[in-house]
Amino acid sequence: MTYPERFAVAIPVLTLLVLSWSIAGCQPTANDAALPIETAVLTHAPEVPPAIKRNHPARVVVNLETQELVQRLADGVDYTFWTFGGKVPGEFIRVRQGDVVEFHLNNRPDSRMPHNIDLHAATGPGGGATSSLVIPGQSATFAFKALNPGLFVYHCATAPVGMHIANGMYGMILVEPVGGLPPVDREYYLMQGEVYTAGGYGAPGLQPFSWDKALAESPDYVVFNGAVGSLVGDKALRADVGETVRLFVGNGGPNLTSSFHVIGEIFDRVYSEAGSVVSENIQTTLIPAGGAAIVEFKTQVPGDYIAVDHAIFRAFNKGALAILSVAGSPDSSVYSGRIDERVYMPEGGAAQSIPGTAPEPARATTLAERIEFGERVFAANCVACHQANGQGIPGAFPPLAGSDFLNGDKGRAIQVLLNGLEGPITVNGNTFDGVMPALSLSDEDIANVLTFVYSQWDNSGQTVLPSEVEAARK
Ligand code: HEC
Ligand SMILES: [Cu+2]
Repeated sequence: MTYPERFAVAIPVLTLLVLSWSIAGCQPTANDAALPIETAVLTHAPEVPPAIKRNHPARVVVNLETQELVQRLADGVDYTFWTFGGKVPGEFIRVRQGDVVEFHLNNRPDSRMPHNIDLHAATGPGGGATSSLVIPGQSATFAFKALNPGLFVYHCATAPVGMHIANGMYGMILVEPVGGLPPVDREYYLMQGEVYTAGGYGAPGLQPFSWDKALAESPDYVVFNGAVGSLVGDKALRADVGETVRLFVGNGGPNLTSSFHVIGEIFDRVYSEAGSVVSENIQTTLIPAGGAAIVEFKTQVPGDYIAVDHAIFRAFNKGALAILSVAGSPDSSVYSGRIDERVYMPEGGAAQSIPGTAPEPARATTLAERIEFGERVFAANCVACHQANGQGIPGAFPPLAGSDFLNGDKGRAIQVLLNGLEGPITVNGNTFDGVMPALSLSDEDIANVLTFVYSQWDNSGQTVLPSEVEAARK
């Protein structure tokens, strides 16, 4: 074909393409293969992916990895977080209304737990949760069309849901309206969440999750971006005087509603509940658990502005405090006098480790103590799979309550705790073929948790001593 001939073919083909596009009214379906494909840029908080410049929909490929890892919760305090993308909150996703999101959820092989994802931006059963359950080392793909614009929370919805969220499995996806959000100078990503630890605020060391405190909705920590002090000092958010700042603020919960406020600023605009209604001149905005808000304000005078949950004990005593540091020249017509940071830096604003209070690992001396300590080990390590009353989940996790497998052979139970267990087993006549991970517990913890489990739910009441676990380990 000569050049003009090729042209003659290309033009009608193009016209057809454009025609079919406009006939479809730019309304691609979740399995529309004709859309241009792009890979989503994901960012860790407080960064936000760049604004979308496209004026047409695309098929946006999102690759998100679930990862469980120990991270700093406060100075001297660590916690085993379950994450979307290796940090809390999960990576920020940015798409455009009308995009088809092709979602790949990948659970790392070194995970212990199955996970899934419920995106509040997705319309469909479970917001994707029913299509995305992945065991360690598995990947699942599903697609949804971003029908409604807004800022949406996503979270893990694997049982027990509250525990997966409390452990850090939440993040946000922004669906920009057609035409985009008005341009601003700075955009940041902030997300509040509670952490329920066995020890109180500041108790040092690796802290296990407290099922009881989560049930009572009484957290030891309320934090922005996964840790006390995650956005202070040299990690403070920055802006210059005269700039417009947009904060994408989410609340992972799992339980508390946030009264979001920036000390020394008035929100010029708030997209309340991150929807399409814009309110102006707001001091404090409510952000429900599993909800979000977009707040915007222009900075006028330099200084440190402190973002808090204005349920104020949470800010100054539990960690819900972040700093926006604004640089530039003072303007005495707006504010006379210098802002003294110390006025706003209360005790407990950044967690202090309490020196010399590290508890000795508990050693049970009586049967009652062994059962009491074992209950804590159970709440921190076993509840997620075997459930609060040891009833298990049919087809997935065998029961410990009244289990013939457990009660029939103490030595075998000790081996399960030491080495994990996989391959088909029969418990009370039902077959299970899952994987129980080796949990690297101490001899004391294994003795305690098994003694606790044997003491509960019509089990045999046997005792397990650390010396028996030690012998079995050899
Ligand atoms: C990540 C999920 C998970 C966690 C956490 C977990 N288990 Fe398991 N457990 C399983 C699975 C799955 C099986 C069945 C394995 C198989 O099919 O071979 C199992 C089997 C068992 C069994 C033998 C079967 C039965 O029902 O009697 C015992 C006993 C047991 N687990 C105790 C515990 C204790 C105690 C803890 C906490 C210290 C714990 N497990 C933590 C998943 C888990
Ligand atoms: Cu999860």
